[in-house]
Amino acid sequence: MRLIGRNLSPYVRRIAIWCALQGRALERSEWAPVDPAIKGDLSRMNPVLRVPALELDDGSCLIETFAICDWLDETGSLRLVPAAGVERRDTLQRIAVATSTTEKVVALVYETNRRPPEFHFPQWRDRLVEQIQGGLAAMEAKAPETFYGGDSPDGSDIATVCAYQMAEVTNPFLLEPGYPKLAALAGRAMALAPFADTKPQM
Ligand SMILES: N[C@@H](CCC(=O)N[C@@H](CS)C(=O)NCC(=O)O)C(=O)O
Repeated sequence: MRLIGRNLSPYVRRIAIWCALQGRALERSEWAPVDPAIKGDLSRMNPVLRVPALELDDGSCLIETFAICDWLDETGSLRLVPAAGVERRDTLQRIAVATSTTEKVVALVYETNRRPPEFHFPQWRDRLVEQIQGGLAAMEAKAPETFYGGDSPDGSDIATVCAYQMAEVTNPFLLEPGYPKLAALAGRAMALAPFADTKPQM
């Protein structure tokens, strides 16, 4: 299996951690999706030119984080989202809050770090910051003492830590309100190789 994309992408990182926690061997192609040199290859894997893409051993290619994680859980030896019931619903809802927050962090990166200054749109930036801080506050309010998954992380721990650390690495001011329970969760996660080995770098 080959994972396309860099750990700077919180979506790619989620897949890398998911695979590591399941004990799967993974090849990596750390492509930046906007790199013109890989455009042809990436477009064959994802027509929308986004990462992550997961190339399977039979040559088929999966896209969209939720769909990739669903396949990993269906075919893996360890489920990171419960198969049914209220536990599944609650785990998916935690992933939904983390993913919504992540989308806004990524949008803020494009707005402030990528868009030329003359095209900056301050009202949009302010809305993104408000949305991100809403998401971080909601995650902080429900952050677990150990992991949501108990002694070891589940899919919602992965999504939560990836969202928090994406904000930390790209726009640290986002954490200024203080999210001590999320910081502690990230600290516990970073003691584990699947998280430490995929630390995002700018
Ligand atoms: N909904 C997608 C989002 C993936 C995504 O936005 N990836 C970003 C990198 S963090 C990307 O490829 N951006 C390039 C672009 O949109 O042009 C998923 O969950 O996999």
